[in-house]
Amino acid sequence: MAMFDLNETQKQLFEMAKDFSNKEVWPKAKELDETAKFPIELLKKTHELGMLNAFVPEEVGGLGLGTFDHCLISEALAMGCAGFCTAALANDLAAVPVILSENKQVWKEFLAPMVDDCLMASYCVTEPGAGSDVAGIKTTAKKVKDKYIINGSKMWITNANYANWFFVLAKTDPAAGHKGMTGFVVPAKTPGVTIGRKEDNMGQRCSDTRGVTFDNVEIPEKYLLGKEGDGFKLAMGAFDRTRPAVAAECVGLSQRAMMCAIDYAKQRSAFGKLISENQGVSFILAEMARDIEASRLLVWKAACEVDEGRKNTYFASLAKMFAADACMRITTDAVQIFGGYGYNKEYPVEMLMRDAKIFQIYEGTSQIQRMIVGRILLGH
Ligand code: CS8
Ligand code: FAD
Repeated sequence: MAMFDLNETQKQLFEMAKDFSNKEVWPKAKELDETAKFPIELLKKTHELGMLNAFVPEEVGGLGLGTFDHCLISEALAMGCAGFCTAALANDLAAVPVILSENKQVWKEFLAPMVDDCLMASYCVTEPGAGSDVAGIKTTAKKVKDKYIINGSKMWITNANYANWFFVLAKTDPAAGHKGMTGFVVPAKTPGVTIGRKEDNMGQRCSDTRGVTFDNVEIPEKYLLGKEGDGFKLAMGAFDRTRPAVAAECVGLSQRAMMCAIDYAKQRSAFGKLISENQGVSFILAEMARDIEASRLLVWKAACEVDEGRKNTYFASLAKMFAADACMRITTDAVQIFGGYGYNKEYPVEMLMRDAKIFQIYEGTSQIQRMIVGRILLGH
């Protein structure tokens, strides 16, 4: 794969995704923000186009798409609506630990059906008392004969109300720190699973975020991923693949904000000329373009590294950190270019700014990405 360009297949994939996003998603973004309604119809169309659940391995009938191709889809979908894109990406996040675990029985039972049907899934790691500090979670899984009994509460779980199954991280040996953590697949309909109310979030409002409680939830041993103690590494290994995709989502949203800002600057006049004719305004646009291009290159680098089998934790965190912070700056500057109109719901840029904020928080906050990179640089 050429480093600075896409091959023909990738170009086609990117163009198809952008076309869908521009024609079918962007026109609905405002309504999805206002109603906060889960974008199930759009997800179904994405699935029909082969762009949802495309991670499912070829071995069980899926497309087995790599991280790079996923990032292309993410960038394009986020140009339409970031909340919708997050709903789509949350499926990948749930599936990656399952794929990494190589539990083929679970692949057949839970991943294969996602190829033919628009089924959703969730990644349940964060808890009310522990987000950044994953090792601090309290949920437990206790082995009783050939079953595990799961107890605990998860918080901020994307897609929770629509998921057919959950990836759940729990402690099988609470005294053993990271090494006592284990990953499971839990079917959503299992007795003892309770889904909380939809959280009323600042942005990406159509994305579904809820608490999930596990009260003596009994699951068969065969739903354990890998072996006891593998959970922390499976949960972290997923981020190596999904942080580049979230960074790509930031690029797509930033691109949309820049397009809105350029259009507006070319039609709004002040002091007898278009505002775009002021160097001060063109500098803001130039810095947006700089940060979008640089973010995209980091995304591509992080994705290529993992697709080529190299450990990419460093680049995944750099991409997520840079692209999320850039997206927040770019969307804030887009509001600035719109002046008072930017602060109003009549125009889309205030929504883009609200949608951007979560990128600095979920999938590891911007501080946590700096911590990961800092530790690697310093050899800790
Ligand atoms: O706790 C880690 C961390 O990453 N925290 C951030 C949590 C986070 O990102 N949460 C996101 C939840 S999901 C979400 O938000 C979804 S948003 C909606 C969907 C969006 C669409 C996609 C940490 C802070 C980096 C690490 O914490 P520590 O407790 O200090 O652990 P370490 O000492 O660094 O590591 C312990 C062992 O784990 C191994 N490790 C660490 N990272 C990795 C990766 N791959 C494999 N293994 C890893 N990346 C590490 O090597 C240690 O192993 P040992 O063998 O014990 O030495
Ligand atoms: P905390 O960990 O309490 O952090 C609070 C603040 O302290 C942050 O600014 C943080 O950067 C800072 N901080 C913490 N530790 C350090 C440190 N060592 N150094 C410097 N600063 C530090 N989780 C899932 O498991 N699955 C999901 O699908 C999911 N989807 C989400 C969707 C939304 C809309 C939201 C809001 C969250 C979602 N999350 C999900 C949870 C998300 O990953 C966490 O909110 C995030 O990791 C931060 O954890 P926290 O909220 O507990 O903040």
